[in-house]
Order: sequence, then structure tokens, then C-alpha cells
Amino acid sequence: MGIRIGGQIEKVNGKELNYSEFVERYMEKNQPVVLTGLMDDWKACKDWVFDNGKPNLHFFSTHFGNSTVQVADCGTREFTDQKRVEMSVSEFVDHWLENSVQEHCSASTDHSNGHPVLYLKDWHFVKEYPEYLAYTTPLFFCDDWLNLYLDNYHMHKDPDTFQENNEISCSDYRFVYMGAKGSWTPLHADVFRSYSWSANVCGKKQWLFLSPSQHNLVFDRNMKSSVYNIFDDVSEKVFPGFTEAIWLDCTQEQNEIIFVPSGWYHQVHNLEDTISINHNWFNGYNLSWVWNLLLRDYNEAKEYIEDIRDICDDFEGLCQRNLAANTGMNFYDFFIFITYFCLANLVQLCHLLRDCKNPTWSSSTVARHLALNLRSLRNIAVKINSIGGVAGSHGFLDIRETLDDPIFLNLCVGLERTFGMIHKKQSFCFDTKKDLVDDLTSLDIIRTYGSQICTAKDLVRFIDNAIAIVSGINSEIVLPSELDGA
Ligand SMILES: O=C(O)CCC(=O)C(=O)O
Repeated sequence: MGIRIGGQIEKVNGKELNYSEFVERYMEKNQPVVLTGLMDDWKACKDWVFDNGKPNLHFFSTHFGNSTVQVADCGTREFTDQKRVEMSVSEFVDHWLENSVQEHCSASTDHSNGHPVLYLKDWHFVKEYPEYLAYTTPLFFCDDWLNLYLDNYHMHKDPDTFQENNEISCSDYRFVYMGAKGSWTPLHADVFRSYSWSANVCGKKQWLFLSPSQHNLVFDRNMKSSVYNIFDDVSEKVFPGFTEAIWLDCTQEQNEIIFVPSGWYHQVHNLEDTISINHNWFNGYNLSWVWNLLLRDYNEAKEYIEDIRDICDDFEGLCQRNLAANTGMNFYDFFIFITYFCLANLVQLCHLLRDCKNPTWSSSTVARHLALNLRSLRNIAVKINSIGGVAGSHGFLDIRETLDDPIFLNLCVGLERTFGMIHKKQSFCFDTKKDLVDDLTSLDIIRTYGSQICTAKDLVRFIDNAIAIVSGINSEIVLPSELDGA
């Protein structure tokens, strides 16, 4: 029996949409949308595609052929994903050209001419070729804390297993995907429950979406494993709710970008030979999704090893290590992340104070954005505190040291640039970026509150204290009342 389709995904001309409309209609409401008209000037659309819309595979062999990439064998399942192998881009292109077939090859056939359908995935193209400016991230997706953070810090650094040469694999979440017609991606929700966007440089994809409110319908009775391929003959015994699920269907054409909201399960099929660019990202609007996932995965990790608790020297440490290995970060990593972003947003707030005198900066929209960010960060800190905080002392953030750290300055400059783009603010002069942190220091936000943030409670107090000081200086910045709703 086939799946039930309940509707299509809306398509909107991105040139006729402004940032606040995108936030209000899609990001805040966590709704998918396809945006057109945003890829006109992309070099990728010229260099990587022939006039007839077919991928210029030769260009990849010639320019990027030596890159080592992850390639999924679409016909072979390995646990919850497809089996992956490593090969060079040249080898991948050779395989593609050798096996390109004219006849229709459906996902369930899985093989063309007896050869596996291969799908190049998660290629960290921007990290590998920073000089080759293949595309620019559309404004709607610029408020990206995940990639901004990873441009400056590691999300998780396990001293036991950390290897420099393994760095590229967790260096960012900006990817290129390339696959022949018939290649596909099994049902999943995205890493960290982040948002993603995916742009078709060439080709056509079919997306099937399930809203988060229905996600239990694709799980087994114990909510442990989910359906792998929604077009398989899914066992009703194992997945009793599956036939009830109502899917949204979308055919994404060349030069269209799809926004995938947090927590929406989706399965994707390349209906033609396709190249796409794909980012995962999160910010103040979907941060709670990340924390909720971490907490759920932590509880699962703990339950899994509960029977060895008594013989474990450091049970909590083991849970956190397992969480980082399975989910990509643990509580400590996330706590450090939100603390940096609290500080960076406060730096922006102090900047706003200064720029309030500047009539070209629309203070209200920026202030509202900052209030949203700080409220979201504070909410998470409150939630972390409510489960007893992040156990163990790991020498958390020293504020003064952080503010003096050039790496943190880079993070602040990145956030400043984001605010500049989104709110059409005159871009800050980067030669004087040190002013950013001087603003914060001069406001006594730090000195009145000690110099270390060790616990989630410290972080909540730090935010509240900073906001109180800032609103005392400029009553037009009405952050506290907005934070009250936290
Ligand atoms: O394009 C694909 O095959 C998968 C992309 C995807 O799942 C995503 O962007 O989350």
C-alpha cells in the first residue's frame, strides 16, 4: 500500500520575500518552503552544469578530482543509513559515467546494470576549497550559529581520540551532494535537529516530509527504530502507525532551494542526475530542538549502560562520552556553545547601545532579534539547570580570558556581520573590532558579576545581570520584559 500524501510544499519567489517575512512564516513556525530566484549569480550554476541541465562531471574530475569523499551505496543498508565507502572524486565520477543508464531506475531497484547506485554525500566543499566561491548563502539562512562556531572552535574534542587528520569530517555542516538519477537518502530527521537548506544546482529531487507532530508514526512500538524506506513494504506489525502518516510531497527543480525545518522527517530521491548544496544550521529560533534532542539521546545513552553503573568509576563521564560519539556533541560542548553565544549576543547588544545614536540602524528590529536570541539562550540555560546542571567541573568559561581571545573576537565579528546583513546595518569596521569587546567591558557587565561561568545557573544570572545593566543605560531597549516570558 502506498503512502498517504496530504499536500504539497509551498513555493515562493525568494526575491519577493523579505527577511522578517521568512522568519515569521517559516523559521518561527517551523514550516518547510521552496524558494526560487536565489541562485542567479552562483558560480556553481555555471561551472558545474551544461546548458542542457546535465552535470558537468568532467569539471569535477579536472578541478577537484583528488578530493577524498564519502560515497553512499544506495542499495546497501548499514544500520539506519546506507553503507558508505571512501573514494576520490575522480573515481566517483568514473563510476558515474560508466554506469549512466538511460532507462528509469527507481530507488527500490537500487542497482543500475548490476552496479550499485552511488551517491556522494556530505562533501565539505567550502572547507576544502575556500578560494573557489561556488555560491553565497542566501540571506534567509545567514543566521547560522553552527557553522560560525565551527569556523572558530571544535564542537567536541575528545582528548583520547582527537586526530588532526580527522578534522575535516566534523569541521562544518556545509556540503555538496552529487548523485545519478535513482540515488536517494533514507528517511531521517537532521543532525542535531537543525534546520537545513538544500539548493539544486542541477537536476530534480522528490522530497517526502512528515511533520514533527506525526513522527511517532514512523517508529516501532518502543520508539527505538524508525522506518528506513517509506516506499518499502513496511511491516504493520513492527510499525503499527505507519499507514496513518500523512506526508507532504515536493518536487524540487533546478535552481530551487528547499528549507527543511527542525525535526521534520524526510526521505529524498534524485529524479534526475543531481548536484545540490546543503547546509545544516541552528540559531535562536531552533536552539530548543537541539537541547531536547541532546537530553533525549543522553537519557537513552544512560539507560543503555545502566547495568554497569555500579562497576563504573565515572558513569556520568561515560554517558557524556557516548553521547558525544553518537550525537556529535555532549552537554559540556553544548553548554560551552551557548555560553559563547550569550557573550557574543551581549557584545552585539552593547554595540546596539552605542549605535542607537545612529539613525541608520533600525534599533527596534535588531533589539527584537537580540531579545529573541538571549531569551532562547536563557531558556536553555534554565532547562539545563532544571535537570541539575552539567555535572563535573571542566574549567568552564573565564569571561575576561574569552573576551581577550582573538578566536572569540572572530566569532563576534561573524555575528556582527550576520546582523549587518540581516538588518541592513552598515557593516562594522573590522580594523577596530577590538571595540566590540571594549564596549562590553566598559559596561561593567563582567566586573559586577565575577569572571567565571561554571554552571547553567551562573549563565542565567549573568544574562539577567547584563540585561538589567543595559536596560538601565537605555530604557528604549526593552529586553527584560521580553525575557520575562522565558
Ligand atoms: O539531498 C539528499 O539526498 C538529502 C538531503 C537531506 O536529507 C537534507 O538536506 O537534510
